[in-house]
Amino acid sequence: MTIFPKNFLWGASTSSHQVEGNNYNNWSEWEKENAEKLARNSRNQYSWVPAKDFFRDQMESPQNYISGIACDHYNRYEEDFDILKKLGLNSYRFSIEWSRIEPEEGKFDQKELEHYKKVVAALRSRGIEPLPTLWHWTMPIWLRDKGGILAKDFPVLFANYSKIVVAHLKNDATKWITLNEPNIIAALSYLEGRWPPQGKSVLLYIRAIHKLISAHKKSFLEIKKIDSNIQVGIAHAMTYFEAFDKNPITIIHKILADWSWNRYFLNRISKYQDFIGLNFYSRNRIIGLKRWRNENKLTSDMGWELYPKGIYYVLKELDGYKKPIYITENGLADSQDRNRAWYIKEILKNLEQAISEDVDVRGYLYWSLLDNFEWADGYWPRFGLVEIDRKTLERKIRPSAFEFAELIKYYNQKASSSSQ
Ligand code: IFM
Repeated sequence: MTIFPKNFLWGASTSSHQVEGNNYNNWSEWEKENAEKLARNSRNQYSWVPAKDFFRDQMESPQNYISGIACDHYNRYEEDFDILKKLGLNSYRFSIEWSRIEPEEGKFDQKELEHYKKVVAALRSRGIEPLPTLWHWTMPIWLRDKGGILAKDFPVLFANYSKIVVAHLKNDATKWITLNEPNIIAALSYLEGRWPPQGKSVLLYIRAIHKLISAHKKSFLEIKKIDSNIQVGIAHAMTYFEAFDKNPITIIHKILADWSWNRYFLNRISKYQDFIGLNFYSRNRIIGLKRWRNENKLTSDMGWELYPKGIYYVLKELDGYKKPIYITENGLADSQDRNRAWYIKEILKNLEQAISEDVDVRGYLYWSLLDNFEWADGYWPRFGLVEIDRKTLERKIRPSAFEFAELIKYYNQKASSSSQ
């Protein structure tokens, strides 16, 4: 009988800019400059999204695109951690906001370092394991002005920031994620032109990827100097690319997509990681030179196909790295909470199957704990296990979150009865 391993991490994830509120960084500034434009372009931007009519008002409102107070998680984290505990979750992934810690180059704010120490202590006091991420995409304004990821000394600056943060929290957190989804931030910011600084060039994308590889390696080495027992990895976005015919062009396309998107970054840092964080959301179909996301089958509110089997295939691909794997993100935007419970259940079945075939999966963290600020899409996509009332910020646990809690109980009972 397959079971989730003992000490399996059951959790939920967030990131600083998406939930904390009142950040001052490259994104908060970009949002203010671009909210009107994003609202104006929304009809075009979301023309292919199945639920577009339902969300029309929000999509067309500039306010949707401004993070502002977000979920005020910066002040309400205790309340949010009580929810984690109530749901029986034993881990929480969150990110440290670089712009709070180093508001001026080389000047580190002790008060903010202390804030995150309190956050981690609040988790520990509830028996919840913290999984901090050092960089989930936002940066201080001074760094943006130096060129952001492409700044000459970005890797050194990131390693130095990592050193300060990890040294401060080293007794409280034993697993650290350096970068969140380097491939996504590089692609959307430097290739597709959707995110700040809206670059559109293959060369810039490749440069950004290599800067991020170097930043991760340097950060890894600094962390190991502090304590070689600390476990370090990245949270890596992977897609299941499926070849839909046997045409050689389709096959070559799939091989190149797997290599460039799913494996390139991991290959380059393979000697600099203790575990792999997997962020999985969807499948990408390939026919010839074309790629697309869905056939309008079952999708999330954002139009991403819900294809739980994909996580199994991606895990089998990751197995080759022979490292422990944590699912650091998986979830869906589902404002009516219609498909969330089903999706989580199916995903867990696929994790079970992978584990039964000896893939070393050690945790599953749903994205997201709260309805968060979804970057250039703003607030209309609702990923949360917990619904946030945008006017009052009141928290309401969604029915699917209780179903997730029941599944965790079920799997934990299964694990303890088989170990007796
Ligand atoms: O909200 C994002 C998160 O910041 C990174 N991974 C994907 C999520 C959903 O789009």
